[in-house]
Amino acid sequence: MRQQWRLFIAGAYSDGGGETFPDYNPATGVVAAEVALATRADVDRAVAAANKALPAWRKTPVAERARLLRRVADGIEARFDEFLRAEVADTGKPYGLARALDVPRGAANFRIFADLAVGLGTECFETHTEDGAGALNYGLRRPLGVVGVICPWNLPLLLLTWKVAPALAMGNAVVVKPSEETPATAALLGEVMATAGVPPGVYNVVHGFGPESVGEWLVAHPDVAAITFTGETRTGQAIMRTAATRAKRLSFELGGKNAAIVFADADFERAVAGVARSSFLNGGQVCLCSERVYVERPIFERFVAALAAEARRLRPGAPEDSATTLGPLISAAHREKVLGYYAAARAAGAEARAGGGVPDLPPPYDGGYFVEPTVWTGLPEQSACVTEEIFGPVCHVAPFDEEEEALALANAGDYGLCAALWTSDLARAHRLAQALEVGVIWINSWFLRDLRTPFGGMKLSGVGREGGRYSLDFYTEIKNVCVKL
Ligand code: NAD
Ligand code: 6OD
Repeated sequence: MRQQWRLFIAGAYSDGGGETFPDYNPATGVVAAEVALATRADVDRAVAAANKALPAWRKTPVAERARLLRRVADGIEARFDEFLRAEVADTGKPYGLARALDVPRGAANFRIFADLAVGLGTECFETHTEDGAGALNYGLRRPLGVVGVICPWNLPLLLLTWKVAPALAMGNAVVVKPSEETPATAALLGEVMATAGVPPGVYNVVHGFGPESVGEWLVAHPDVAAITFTGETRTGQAIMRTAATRAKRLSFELGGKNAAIVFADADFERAVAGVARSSFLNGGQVCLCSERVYVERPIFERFVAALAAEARRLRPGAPEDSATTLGPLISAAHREKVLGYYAAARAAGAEARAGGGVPDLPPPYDGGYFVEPTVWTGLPEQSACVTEEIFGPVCHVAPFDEEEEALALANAGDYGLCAALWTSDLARAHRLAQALEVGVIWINSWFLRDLRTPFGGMKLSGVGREGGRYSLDFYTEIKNVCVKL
């Protein structure tokens, strides 16, 4: 029998209205599971369950909430292989990647926010008053209430737990809508929550689509206090419009068109390996991926040749094969979109230094949504492939001559998520870090994460910051109490 992914509401699985939709394995194009489609009544039921759970959960001492969240982390690790299989079936990514990144981060997100919530305080200000007696101002934190969590498909468990863990740590209850492409690990997590002892209604999952469906109903729901969303910028704008009618609190991690800048003084091998990773990891389906690479002219040709060789070395294929280093794109529709950009690049006169097409794979992977990892050169900076987020294993490489030119190229465009600098001149790296219009900068590294640090984008790449106490601040209302002495 085919795998079923069900709704999780008030601590129990259910089939909702009875309708289902298919969940494809992107590595083969074959339906891997059936997913229960939530109705509007199911969304209402999930929000009501969360609301009902709130009074007791918010009163639970933070140390006890933290203890339960650590048990959730333990629960993910205890069922590591199940989470691994579910994540790989949904995304088609190589087991090696999900084993190293997605599942461990799912557990780590619960541990870090459990620790941080326990240690969190508020500020106190001593205020001067005319009579000399003074006043004390101190802060009180309170949870927001029911938080709607809307997630994308690229790192499903990692990005969901990145939001759910701090929300629960601060005493909120959540209703999660995972991507319709990747419902599995969100659903599995329900059972882990229940086993860990998280009370029914604190964590709820509703499956379905975005516009005029489950996502939009959740955003519009009058009893949902805040929305935390990761996904495309255009979706964020639609959510903002719906949320505006009730002026809901919003946290947005959106799209990017990130630059890597490689100077001639960089450690060449490290920079090539680093840019190959930042352009192709997870099939380029990481919001932080470098789709624009600017290389100082003296090393340009050598760098392009080396990066293209790295791209050609990547092996698409069976997720369980340890030789596989490149997974598929998430869906047939997404592959059409990425291949559309490949065609546009060719039409605009680009040269494919590696890839540019679809790999030839044996059955059943010939039905999967693979594309070749691709390195383009020769595109004008104004072309769509250089300005729009493609979200595939692809980058465009262009030369530069001066530091100021590289900075202007990196800062051009509407996005501002992250940048990676490759140089041995640290004074220059610090100077550029000050001037780059992005929220996250890596120097001689990429996607090296410390979960306490602020994470998020400028311009069209996001609203607000997550990570560490920035997440904890988002998931709390702070009241100021002024006491006249
Ligand atoms: P998406 O915006 O298409 O979908 C994300 C989620 O929003 C899905 O669950 C979807 O069903 C839901 N949704 C869609 N329309 C909605 C609506 N009108 N109302 C409510 N919910 C709605 O994004 P995706 O294709 O799943 O993910 C890829 C995108 O996510 C890329 O643009 C990528 O850059 C971005 N992303 C950003 C970050 C970050 O941290 N900045 C991280 C991961 C992904
Ligand atoms: O590492 C993280 O915490 C994070 N939010 C990563 C986002 C990756 C985007 O695809």
